[in-house]
Formats: sequence, structure tokens, C-alpha cells
Amino acid sequence: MISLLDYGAGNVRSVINAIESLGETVKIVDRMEEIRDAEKLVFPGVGAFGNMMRILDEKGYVEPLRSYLLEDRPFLGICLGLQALFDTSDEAPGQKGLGIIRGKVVRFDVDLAVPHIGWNGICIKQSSSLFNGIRDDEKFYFVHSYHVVADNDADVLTTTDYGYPFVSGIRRGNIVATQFHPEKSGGAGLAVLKNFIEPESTEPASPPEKTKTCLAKRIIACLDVRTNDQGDLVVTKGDQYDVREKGDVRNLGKPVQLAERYFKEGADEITFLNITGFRDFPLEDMPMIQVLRKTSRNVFVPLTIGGGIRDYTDKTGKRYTALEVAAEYFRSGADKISIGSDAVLIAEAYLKTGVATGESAIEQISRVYGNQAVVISIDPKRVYVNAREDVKHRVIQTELPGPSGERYCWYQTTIRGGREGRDLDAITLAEVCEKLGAGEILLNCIDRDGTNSGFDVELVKAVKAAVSIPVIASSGAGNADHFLEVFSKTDVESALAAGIFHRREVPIPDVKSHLDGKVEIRNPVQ
Ligand code: 1PR
Repeated sequence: MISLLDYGAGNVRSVINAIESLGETVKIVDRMEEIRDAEKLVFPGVGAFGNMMRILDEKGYVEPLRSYLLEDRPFLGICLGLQALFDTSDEAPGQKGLGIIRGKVVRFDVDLAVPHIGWNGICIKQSSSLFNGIRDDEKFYFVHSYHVVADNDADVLTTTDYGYPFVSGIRRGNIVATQFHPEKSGGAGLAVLKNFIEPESTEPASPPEKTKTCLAKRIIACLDVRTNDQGDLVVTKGDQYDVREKGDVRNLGKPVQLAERYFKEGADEITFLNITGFRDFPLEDMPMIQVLRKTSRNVFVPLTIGGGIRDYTDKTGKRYTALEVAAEYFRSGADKISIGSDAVLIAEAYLKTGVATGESAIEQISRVYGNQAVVISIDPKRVYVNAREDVKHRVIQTELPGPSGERYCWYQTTIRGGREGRDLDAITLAEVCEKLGAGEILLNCIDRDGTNSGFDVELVKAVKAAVSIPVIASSGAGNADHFLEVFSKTDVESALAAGIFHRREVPIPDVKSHLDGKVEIRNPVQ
């Protein structure tokens, strides 16, 4: 039996699902005595350091937890559960950590996108049974803006490189903790969890010689989901956002089954977009929540969900905040939520007043769950102009002239699934959302969507240059070479496709084998 410390701030569902998939039972700790009685304790921290320590304190967990750790009993900390073991964190000056491992938590100081999101390797610094059976080049899923700095090298279990080497795992006696998420790291992560659950079954592996690791470019499968005219929830696919063919909604499969297929094929991440979410209310739209719950039982890579994340008043007049909608998704197994239409309206309001109210969905959700949990989905359309001065928007010079030979264009943002164009460009939208707390940009392109003509590299370059958070290139992938093109010509961290995967035209393993040796990728063994 594993005791799981849930202080109520995030997606612990995935950790429970991963442990249960290994045949172990999980008991959620909800009284401080249960910490004392635990045989093995897992602490998956999520969100922000200050908030976490405050809640632990309010619940009276700090002292029982410290005693448990000082008695050197079996403990696995994950992400913030690693950072909690340290003395202090720059994320919350003045807020003490558990003070078990000497050292502090600092923000990444790199010339790379922060948060550090994605699959990266580990250099093992001391022998530990935690990594038994793990391939030397295996990668694990990270998502964080802060990392620990240990005073004592003897506490360092692993390091990882992101601009510079940082401590990605610690070990002291029976206490182990990882900055990466084993529960989101596919087969390799499950093996780590199994090694924690049953350490005595194997001899400790001695550390291999590896000295440097590299973040992989992520390949993401996207499932646009909606109810068709027969009332079935289906994965559909648009052609420039038009999902109907001869009047019917295209039906490309069932969401849970398709997601499981992509996990097995090696997708690095899976995104669900409830594409009619702008007109429905997700908390009434229970099928999406069910999809997430079922998927997260068998799919151990990050899951993002978007569609309808905004404040809402239901038929009875009861008001729900976007934060409550997001919370329900996180509880059901989502790692990140994606905001589309509402982000445009939030940015417009911000640009009008210049004031960040702290009340927008972006600000509220990132405050509680961390900015890495907030993705902004942008749905832009190219608008050609003859000269930069023709519009007040951010204009780029294009190598793909418009229908009348125009050499310039801007990217108009849209809301309601591309139905309504707004007086705001995609570059400005991305910048404002980053400022308000977004952690990643999902950059679609209506002109390319479903066309198989390749990513809009000019759009990707322009947005990527404007922000310092990771960007996902989306729309238009028609073959494996399009992935190579977007990774070679831009600094984008990941690329997403839908149609070619759903129709099995170019399976994920083919994309990865085409990129292998040219671009850093994660080669999964499930
Ligand atoms: O506005 O917060 O409710 O969110 C709605 C979400 O649904 C947004 O993220 C928006 O992008 C998405 N959406 C709305 N309508 C459509 C549609 O297609 N009619 N889908 C839609 C957007 C774009 C990508 C697609 C890529 C790759 N889909 O997700 O998967 O373009 O496709 P490809 O590889 O086949 O070219 P809100």
C-alpha cells in the first residue's frame, strides 16, 4: 500500500492511476496521523512552492512529514515534492521549505524557453535501484520553471542539462525525489515507480558514464472532439476548421481509443480540444470529463485539454469561474488546460486598460496550478497587406505573396473556432498572454489546418521570437519532412498534428524515425 500526500492543489489522479496500473493500492492521506502510519509515502507536488508550503502548514502536515523523513522511511517526492525537501525557494521568498536537504530552489537562468517543458535525459550520479532496467538514453517528462541547488553533492542522485546542468533527482537513504514526473514518463516512468514500490526485487544499478542530456522536440497528437449530429462524441477533423463533409461532421474515431493508440505509438503528449466548448458549458458536458478520466487510466504521457475554459453562468444563475472549470479538468487527469477564445478577450481587455486585474482565467489558473499548466491556443488567419503601414498590427514580410502579389501579412486572431475575426494579431496575443502568466502557446493556423501543406513556418518564427515560453507548431503537417522543416527552420519546442495521425497516413513512429539522428527526439519503449 502506497500512501499519497495530496494537499489538494493539482492533478494527483495521474500518479494514482500510474501506481494502480502496477497493481499497487493507493491510500490518500487526509489526516496528519496517516503520514506517521504510512509504509511508503509518495508526495507529488503541483503548483507553486509558497502555496504548497502554506497548505501543508495549515493542514498540520509539516512536522509529521519532517519526522517521517528524519526517520529515513521510504519516500518518493515528485516535482514540487522534491523542491519541498529543501530549505528555501526563490519562488516564495521568506517561506521555509521542509529543510531536510540543505540547499535552495532557484529559477532557471537560461537563454532558453522557461518553463523547461518536455522529455529530457538524466545522468545518474549514484547507484540506486530506482533506475534498474532503465535504458541509458531514456528520457523523462519535465515541466518546471525552478530547480533545486543542493549544497551537498552526496545528496545528488541525477542531473539533467537545460542550458546548464541542474539537479534533477536527489537521494538520501530511503528518501528519493525526482524533478521529472515518472507518472507522465511512459514505460520508463512506470519502471521507476515500480522500482520504488518493489526495491528489493533487484540489485541497484551502477551509474552509466553519460555526462550530458538533451531536451527532445515533442511530437504531439491532437484530437478535436465534438458531438456529431447523432449525439456521439467523436474525434473530428477540420479542413481549415470546417469539420463537415457533405453536411455531416467527419468521424475519425473514438477519443479514448485514439488517445490510447497514440500513447502506444510513442506520442510525447496528447491534446484534446473540445471544439464546441465555446458554446457549451464543460461542466455540463460530462463526456469530456469522462474521456479524460478514462484516458488518464491507461495513458502515461501529459494530457492537455481545451475548449470552454472561461467564467460561466449556468441556467439557474449559478456562476462558475474558469478556475473551477479548470480544477475539474485537473482533478479528472489533465496536466494542462488550454484557453482559446477567452484568451483573446482577456488580451483585448488588458490592452484597452493596460491593467492586469489578477482576475482573468489566465492569471487565476496560473496562480494556483503554475504557469506551466496554462496553454494558450491561438487560431490565427493570414491577412495580406501591401505595406507595413497599412495596419496597426504586427506585420511580417512574407515569401508567400498574397493573391494580388502582396508581400506583407499579419495574423488575425479569431474566437469561437475561427468563426469571428478580431482586431488583434497573434504575435501581440502571445506576448500579452505570456505577461499574464501563460506557460505555453499552441499555435494553430486556420489557413494550413487540414491542408497537409506543411506548417506556416513564417508564423511560427514570428511568434516564437516574440515570447520566451515554449511554442507548439500546429496545423498543416502532411508528411514527416514537414516536422523536420519546422524544427530546422525555427526554434519551436514541439510540433502537433491531427489528420495524418488519425487517417494513419503518417504514423507517429514514422515521424520519429525520419527525425532520428537529425533532431533530438524521444524514442519510446512502451
Ligand atoms: O475557444 O477556449 O473554447 O477553445 C476551443 C478550442 O477548439 C480552441 O483550441 C480551437 O483551436 C479549437 N477549435 C475550435 N474549432 C475548431 C475547428 O477545427 N473547427 N480546432 C477547433 C482547432 C486545430 C488544431 C488541429 C491542427 C492540426 N483545431 O487543433 O488539430 O490544426 O490539424 P492538422 O494536422 O490536421 O492540420 P475555446
